[in-house]
Amino acid sequence: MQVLLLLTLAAAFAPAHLTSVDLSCDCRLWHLRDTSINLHCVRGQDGASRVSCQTAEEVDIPAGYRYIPGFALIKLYGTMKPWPGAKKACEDEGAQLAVPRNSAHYDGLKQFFKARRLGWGNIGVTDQASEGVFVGVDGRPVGNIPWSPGQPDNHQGIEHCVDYNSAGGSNDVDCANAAPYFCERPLRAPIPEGYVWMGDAGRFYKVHYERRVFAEAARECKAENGRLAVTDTRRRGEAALELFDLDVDSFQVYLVGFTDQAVEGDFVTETGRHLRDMEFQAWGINEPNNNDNGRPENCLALSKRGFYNDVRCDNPLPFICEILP
Ligand SMILES: [Ca+2]
Ligand SMILES: [Ca+2]
Ligand SMILES: [Ca+2]
Ligand SMILES: [Ca+2]
Repeated sequence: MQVLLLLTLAAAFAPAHLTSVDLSCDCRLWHLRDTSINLHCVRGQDGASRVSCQTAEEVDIPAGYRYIPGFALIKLYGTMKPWPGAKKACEDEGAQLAVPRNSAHYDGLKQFFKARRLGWGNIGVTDQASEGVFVGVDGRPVGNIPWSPGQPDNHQGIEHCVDYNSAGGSNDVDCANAAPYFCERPLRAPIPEGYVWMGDAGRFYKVHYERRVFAEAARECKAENGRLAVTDTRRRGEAALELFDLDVDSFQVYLVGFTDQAVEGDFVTETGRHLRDMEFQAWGINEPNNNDNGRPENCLALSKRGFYNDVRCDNPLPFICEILP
């Protein structure tokens, strides 16, 4: 990505013990405007100021979250933190310390231990407010805690936080003990059948192989709490390609969520985002040509080969829906 960086030092004389100083700085994108920028201005130990820019897309969640059907998006962090620090770390990324509420949820958490080679992790359950009354981080009571034998024992009177281990048991522990922890990203709505979580892309996707004209395809996605896929970044384009059935003709194209019905040649999403500003723009040879035997092509389709083609909006095609987490 081409980024033009403008940096202004607003306050050069910050106290020496601070690693963070008041700088004002500004990043501008040269070419790709459909992104917002997170800026980090810091002063290093050597006194030099540094700026880092990160793109922030619409809704983004950190890599590593996995979907536990019927529960949520979950991630097990191995960087150990005391329970309050873990709680804050989850909240800082729009999640919460995970609060499993039934045996299926606990089974879902259990899957993580092997993959991460970790033996336990803290969950968002505590009896800090009232000894022996275990509630979730949201304050709601939780039942079904799979206590290990002899637990909870409130050992030495200081165990008010709860963990969960690879043997499938929970223990009340000292909240000050550093431990791995589970973050839970709640879903806004249930995820319908057939949707696949693509962690790299941060989206749920479903390929509909039944053919629909553009307007009808958009309606069907909406009926599933989704929308036609907006393949705005390379990793989202890549994720869509990974989903296509390998047995289907590789020249098959799939409708995605852009049209140039309003302004010829300017493909926009339903929320007014412009394709020309996006990272992923891969037109097929001689496309867009806006010409199907003399009839205009105002809708966008993505081929399994990773190229866009403008197509007629009244041409029934398979389509890709996405759901934002
Ligand atoms: Ca306790
Ligand atoms: Ca205990
Ligand atoms: Ca057109
Ligand atoms: Ca075309």
